[in-house]
Amino acid sequence: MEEKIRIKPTADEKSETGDWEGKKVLVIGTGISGAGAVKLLCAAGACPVWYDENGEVSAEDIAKKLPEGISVRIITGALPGDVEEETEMVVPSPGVPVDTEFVERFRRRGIPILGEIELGYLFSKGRLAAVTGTNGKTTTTSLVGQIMEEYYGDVFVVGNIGKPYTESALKTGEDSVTVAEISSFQLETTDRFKPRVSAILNITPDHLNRHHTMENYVAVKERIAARQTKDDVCVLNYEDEYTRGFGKRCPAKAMYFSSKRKLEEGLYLDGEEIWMAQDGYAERLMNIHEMKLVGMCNVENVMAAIAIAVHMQVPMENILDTVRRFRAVEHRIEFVATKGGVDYYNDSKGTNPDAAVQGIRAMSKPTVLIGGGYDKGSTFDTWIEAFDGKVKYLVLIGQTADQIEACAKAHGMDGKRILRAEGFEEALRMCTEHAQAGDAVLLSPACASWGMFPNYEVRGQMFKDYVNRLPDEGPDGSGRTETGKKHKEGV
Ligand code: UMA
Repeated sequence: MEEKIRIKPTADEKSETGDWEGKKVLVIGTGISGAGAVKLLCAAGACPVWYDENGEVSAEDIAKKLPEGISVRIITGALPGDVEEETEMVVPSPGVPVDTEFVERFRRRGIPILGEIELGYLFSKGRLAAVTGTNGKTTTTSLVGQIMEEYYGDVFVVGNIGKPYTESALKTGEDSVTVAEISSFQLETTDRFKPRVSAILNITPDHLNRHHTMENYVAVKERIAARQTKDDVCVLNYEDEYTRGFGKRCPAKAMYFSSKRKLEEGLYLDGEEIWMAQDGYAERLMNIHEMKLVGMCNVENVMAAIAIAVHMQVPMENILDTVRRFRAVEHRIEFVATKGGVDYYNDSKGTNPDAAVQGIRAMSKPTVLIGGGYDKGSTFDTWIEAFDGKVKYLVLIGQTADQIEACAKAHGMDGKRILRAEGFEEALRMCTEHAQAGDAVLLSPACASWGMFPNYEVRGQMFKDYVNRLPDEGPDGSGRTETGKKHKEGV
């Protein structure tokens, strides 16, 4: 029988923020996190003021995001001085940078600044597994979520995956399991957040406009384990120099996975077989071809998910059964359709160059690629090097188009193969015009969608809607269908 360990802070530790009744909390951001936070705070008896710095959004539209019976003060644009003065706590949404003068003013006054994730955590019960990393978070979180759902009854999958933690926190009980995808934005404002099992899948440059330096970005990712102890587990990638190094100083027990070498302790890939070594024994778990997911990054995601699930006490047989059946997540190298002999893939989740490298690597045909978008301060050399002669045309959109064009030319790409589109619809039209039967069209922009779309899901959905509206037959009448054809999924 395993010794019982305390898996969450005690009620006292969680209530250190004091009595919520009547507390004047400024919730910044009127997206889904803000809505979740406001609802939870109202349920806890607090008095949230819901605020958005964007003065162009109407208070009426914002109010519609709350269920009937919940009414709070909504302010947009400049925050009146008296409201700022009265504020006793600030809950910024993940998209709100916390190093601005506006947020600093609260900090200087000693006002607690608690992210939406921290708030959800403080009100939740049961066990928590939390996944971060630059890439693979959503696939790993979804897989762990499915493993948990199929083994435990009462499971909540939350966080950056698109479901605010605060929406489900009050529904959790002592037997609940929460699986959270946590972004670096969210980790900036966690404090007592303490998962039973955490994971950092990999760390490559991303969001550097928000975190400014790689050091800051790495440090913020490591916060996922900050409150863990040696009774907890942190799953880490042995082949990533940052996460391997973190294993040595991590406050939790480190459990590594590796796609490149045999480990004495942890999960690893040997040829096509996934193994787990523990306490001096190594056990063969599965062949990677038993999985529906393909691509080395997914082998890594699967190994991380198995490691997490093992430490959440799911029997190996159940874990592997789910892994074998698990399909790719939406917007991650998702096959959409074949139209006029052209295969269309939606990789809208390729929101940084490193993720987009996986997208283009997964293509085996000449590819018309849509790239570009919001400027996060990324560099695009590695992504363009991964084109490997496969990119027939590069269709560029958004803020980063100039930078990507210059970078592609510097890497020897013929300027005639680089097309500039005014907007997304024009980009889509250009793709259908330039792709021929036997080609692939890939949306894998290497950039966030912001500025042109609210999020990558909307961008991916627009792509899919457009593709699905295309006639099945190509201009040459070649219209092949996809029945029985096997496609790469969610690399
Ligand atoms: N706003 C301000 N001031 C600012 C910035 C934003 O008032 O300085 C306002 C905006 O006007 C807007 C609102 O804040 O009205 C938007 O808040 P938000 O950007 O935090 O968006 P949410 O809808 O609450 O979604 C957030 C995450 N968004 C971001 O991190 C940008 C979602 O992650 C997440 O799914 C959701 O919370 C639930 O947890 C999306 C994302 O793109 C998918 N994440 C990044 C990524 O994966 O790379 C980190």
